[in-house]
Amino acid sequence: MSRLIVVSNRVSIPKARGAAGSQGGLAVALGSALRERRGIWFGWSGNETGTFSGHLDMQKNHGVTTATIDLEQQDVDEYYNGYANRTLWPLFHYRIDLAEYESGFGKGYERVNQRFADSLGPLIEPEDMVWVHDYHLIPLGERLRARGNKNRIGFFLHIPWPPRNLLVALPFHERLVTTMLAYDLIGFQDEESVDSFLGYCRKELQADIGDDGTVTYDGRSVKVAAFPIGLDYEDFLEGGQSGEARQAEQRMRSSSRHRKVIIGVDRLDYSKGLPERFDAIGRYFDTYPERVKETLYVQIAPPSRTDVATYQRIRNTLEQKAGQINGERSEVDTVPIRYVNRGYSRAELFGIYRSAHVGLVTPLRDGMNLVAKEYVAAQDPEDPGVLVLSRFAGAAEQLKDALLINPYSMEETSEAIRTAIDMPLDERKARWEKLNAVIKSANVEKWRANFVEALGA
Ligand code: GDG
Repeated sequence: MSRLIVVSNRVSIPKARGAAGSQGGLAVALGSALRERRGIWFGWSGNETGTFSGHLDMQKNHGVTTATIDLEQQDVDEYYNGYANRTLWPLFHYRIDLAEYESGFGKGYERVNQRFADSLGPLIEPEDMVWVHDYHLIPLGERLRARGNKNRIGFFLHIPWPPRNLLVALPFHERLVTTMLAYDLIGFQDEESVDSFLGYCRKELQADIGDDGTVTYDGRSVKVAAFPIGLDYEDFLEGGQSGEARQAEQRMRSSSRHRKVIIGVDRLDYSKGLPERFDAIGRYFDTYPERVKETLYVQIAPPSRTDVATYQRIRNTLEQKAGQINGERSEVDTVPIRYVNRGYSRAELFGIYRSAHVGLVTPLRDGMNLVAKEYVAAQDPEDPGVLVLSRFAGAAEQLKDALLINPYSMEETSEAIRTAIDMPLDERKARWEKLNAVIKSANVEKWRANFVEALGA
């Protein structure tokens, strides 16, 4: 079996499997693939240094070898906080209004991809397969090819690929896409992204598109397909059996005192539709004032990318909205919204999800959205809650038995909340069973195996 080399912006140092709970599903799935294939996980250490040294820090933890490099401060500013998080992230989430185009960002992005290629190149052996992850590293495959690399190299994008008429707002869009065609396999989360990508290649590059999604351009062929990412289902359920999970569930139940709990869990990010969600909750309370005292909306939103100004702004907006809704509707003994800016362990999240009658997942755009899948997986099969899901999350292509909504419509979201809270047990069970079957079978192991198999083919 050929070795697998995984490359991503950050590397998650593998922990023992029993110690899961502190580790995300992606790290668990990639870790198990790397153990099976004696692979290497390569990326940025997260450290900033004065000048770039190119020093490789190799470590072996629980059977997985990791190799990391430090970056210099200018790299982090231009590549990570700049091009990745202020140019590509907003643009790929359809927010051209927030995307910033600075030539320094683009240069930093190319420089860091070159540095990744130069540090990684010597580690790759002729039979290895290389799997590159996400928008930080789109040009990496082409940079490796320029060094003479002939291995099978695949790329997976965790976020959406935007439609052609949005992508063309990016200076040098053609260069970005043509470098991407240096991979052997390109994977997206959903069919919509595949269609957008193929549409771009057809119309802007006049590339040939085969019936099976193979793009032929400039003498090379690249296979393009959807590989919807899944949950580390068994591991997540196992964590849900722990005392920590049960205590979290108990705490939620006793503190909500028979109120219907609506749960949201999101990184604090403008793509997650949080201000719109708060407005929809306000609308629900305005439309059904008699329900205010019977309802509790809990929003967990750990801050992320705090170095970027748009992320600081959204935090202020949400504090103001939560304060206003609570100020207008609280009683001395009840508060309708609990807005929490901290993270919880995965086991605690399981318990919190399980205590909630409604899972409210309303991104304006999302590659997949694993919270939607976690909410379903954590439910009690005998008394499951209802998932309200944005039609603009990649997960909506798979989770058709959720209540699908347009998150831009406060009215639609508010009515879906009402439908979810009033839904009879039979219907809740019927919907949950179908959703859970999809989530259980299309898990993260399957995702990983499908991608690696397609890359090897
Ligand atoms: C990107 C794409 C795609 C959240 N709060 C806590 C916590 N979380 C965990 C959730 C979930 C994960 O973070 C978030 O995953 P999402 O999929 O919802 O979103 P992104 O972070 O934006 O991820 C996305 C994903 O990549 C994978 O391809 O689905 O579309 O944007 O697992 O549970 N985890 C812990 N404490 C928290 O407080 N431990």
